[in-house]
Amino acid sequence: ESGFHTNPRQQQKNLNSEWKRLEAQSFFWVMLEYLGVERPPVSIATGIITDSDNDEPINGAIASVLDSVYTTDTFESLFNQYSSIPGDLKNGFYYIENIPENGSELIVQAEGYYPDTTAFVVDTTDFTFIDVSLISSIPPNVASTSIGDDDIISPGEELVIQFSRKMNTTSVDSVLKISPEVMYNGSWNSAGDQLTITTNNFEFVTNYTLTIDSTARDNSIYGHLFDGNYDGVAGDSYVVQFATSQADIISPEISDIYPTNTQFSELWPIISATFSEHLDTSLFDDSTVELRLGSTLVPGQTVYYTVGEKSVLNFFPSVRLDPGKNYKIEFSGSISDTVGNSIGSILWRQVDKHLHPDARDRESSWKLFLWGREKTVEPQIALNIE
Ligand SMILES: [Ca+2]
Ligand SMILES: [Ca+2]
Repeated sequence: ESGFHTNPRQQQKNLNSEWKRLEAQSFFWVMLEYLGVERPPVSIATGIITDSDNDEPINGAIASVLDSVYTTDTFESLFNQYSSIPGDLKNGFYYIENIPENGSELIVQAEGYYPDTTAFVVDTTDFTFIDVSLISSIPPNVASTSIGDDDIISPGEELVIQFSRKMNTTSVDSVLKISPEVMYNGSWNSAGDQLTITTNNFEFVTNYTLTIDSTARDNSIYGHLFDGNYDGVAGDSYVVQFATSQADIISPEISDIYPTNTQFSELWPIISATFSEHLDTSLFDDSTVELRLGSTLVPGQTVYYTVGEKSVLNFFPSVRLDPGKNYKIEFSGSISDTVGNSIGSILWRQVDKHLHPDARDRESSWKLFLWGREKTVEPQIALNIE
């Protein structure tokens, strides 16, 4: 076997029975080589069919060489055995054996894509690998925005527009309008399918309309016009209305401090506080969260996560705590929301020297304790404190 089950993309290929044949075929050839037997002539074309916009494998794509046809796995044909979510799993894998002698063109088609024809010469000594990238024929639209169900944006909060596919960014920038007029900065992600607009200059408690004109185009060679009304037909504008909130004059509220009581239950504890909103990460330093033994700082790592509208600060001591000593945890008073409302005063917890008798004695991993549940989440910020 050549792949790892822990690699999700690999695992989704392993579900395909011809993928197993491909691996078995390779193994068979290795044995022939070992025995000094000449490899019989090969006539197999194989590869992966993907979406050119996002490199995602395509389910139900049809690959054919003359009368030999292979349809890539779909939720209905295979993946329903492994997932209850259609579209959750995909491998885009095709495998055409016994290619007719006069076969020299691979034709690939899929619903919602332009067909593709690739000329090839079959390799009679090995697999003929041909990966195919199909171009979507579906005109672009707005897939989602960061404007919530309440249709409210807080000035200072980023306004994020996620497009359904890679855009011709200039064509969007030149026709995107916000009314009433306001100065903003727009920045694109590297893929060119997500635009982030700054809202620092937006007025409070004001109704805004954002329009993307129908002439905005995707970045494919076809340059489809915008489908702002989602009917599948290109050539109409996208319009969204939202209001801005009142000025934020409220400091972050803190909940779910751990440890909750005055005893650590572990010798490698995770110290954690949950805040009601996102924090200004530019203010983080080695005094944001402190664990002290007397006047001595305990070294460790401060880690910041955002979860929905909330945020979490964790501190992981990098040394084992001493069960016979008193510790003090301090969260800095300069911890602030993103518009400068700080919590004001140091928040602290005194931890008594008697550790819980069942204290766990192993190093903590990066786990997020939130609302009583443990999750593994990649942190946004990690600061080492020596
Ligand atoms: Ca339309
Ligand atoms: Ca606030």
